[in-house]
Amino acid sequence: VKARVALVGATGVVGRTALKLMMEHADLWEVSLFASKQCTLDLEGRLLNVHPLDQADFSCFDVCMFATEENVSKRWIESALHAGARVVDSSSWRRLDPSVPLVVPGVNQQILQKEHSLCAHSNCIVSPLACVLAPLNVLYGLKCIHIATYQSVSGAGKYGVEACLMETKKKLSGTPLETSYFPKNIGFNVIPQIGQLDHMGHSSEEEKIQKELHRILQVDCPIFSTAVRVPVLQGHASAVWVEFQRPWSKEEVQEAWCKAPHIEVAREYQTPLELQGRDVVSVGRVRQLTPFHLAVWVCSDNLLRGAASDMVDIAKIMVQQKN
Ligand code: 2RA
Repeated sequence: VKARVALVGATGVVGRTALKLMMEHADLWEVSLFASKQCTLDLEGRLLNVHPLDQADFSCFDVCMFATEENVSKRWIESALHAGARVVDSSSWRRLDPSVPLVVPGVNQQILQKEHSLCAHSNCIVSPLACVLAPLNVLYGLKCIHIATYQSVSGAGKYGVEACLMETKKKLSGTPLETSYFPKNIGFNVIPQIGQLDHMGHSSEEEKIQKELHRILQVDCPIFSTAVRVPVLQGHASAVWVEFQRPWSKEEVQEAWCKAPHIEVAREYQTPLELQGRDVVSVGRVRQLTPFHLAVWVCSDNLLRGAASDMVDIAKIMVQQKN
């Protein structure tokens, strides 16, 4: 029998992407859609009914997928768990809670046991980095990592995309810009702040990069990052510098990446536009800086890895565990 699955946040950018992926596996599940308000969702010409979340009866579902922000997850997930559903949460709400597995499919999905009612997946900049760094850690031991990110506006959801398009149009037509959805104007700009800045000056995104990577990779080496929002609609990239405990070889690394899930080794490099809609993590511009230091360019579609793909992969595991 098909699993009964609820997709909450179905009208958001991640929710819609997850729904498309789920439709490719229609034999696995019956999907019901929820959002803050009742509406109709036009998914490539198919009109789908979206129910209001406050009328959801979670006891009807085996698995509930929350493609939602932290405040919505926090408000509703407890009810879904009490009703007996298993939950995949896309938000950062309980990613660092030791009782909740933080799963990156292809890296550590074995930690998700049948007994876990709630499972978190990582941030959309973290998941691809974990895919790239995990094989390197096995080979040489990670000693120190520096990361500069280039994150698209869809990472901030549909309002982020709308703000970028609107500001770009206004700038082109010479219309004055008002304050932005982002901390500064994003059209034709870059912003070195994603999330709130703490008393030390670190952004919440930078803190997530460090803490989630430590947890997923089970390492405690220094991880330094600067997370930057760029006026790209879809696709996140990172420039990464890694220091190893042991000397490394390019051939060995390429071979390990070729065998690793999701990774595609580019001949030179790929960019966000080329990766849009492709469920891979691209590594390129691999450089041997010293026998102990590697530099690499990492790029992926942020609506897939670290978002819809991770959610759907985890939901599939939950459905398999049920059967
Ligand atoms: C962002 N990684 O890009 C974060 C959350 N999706 O804003």
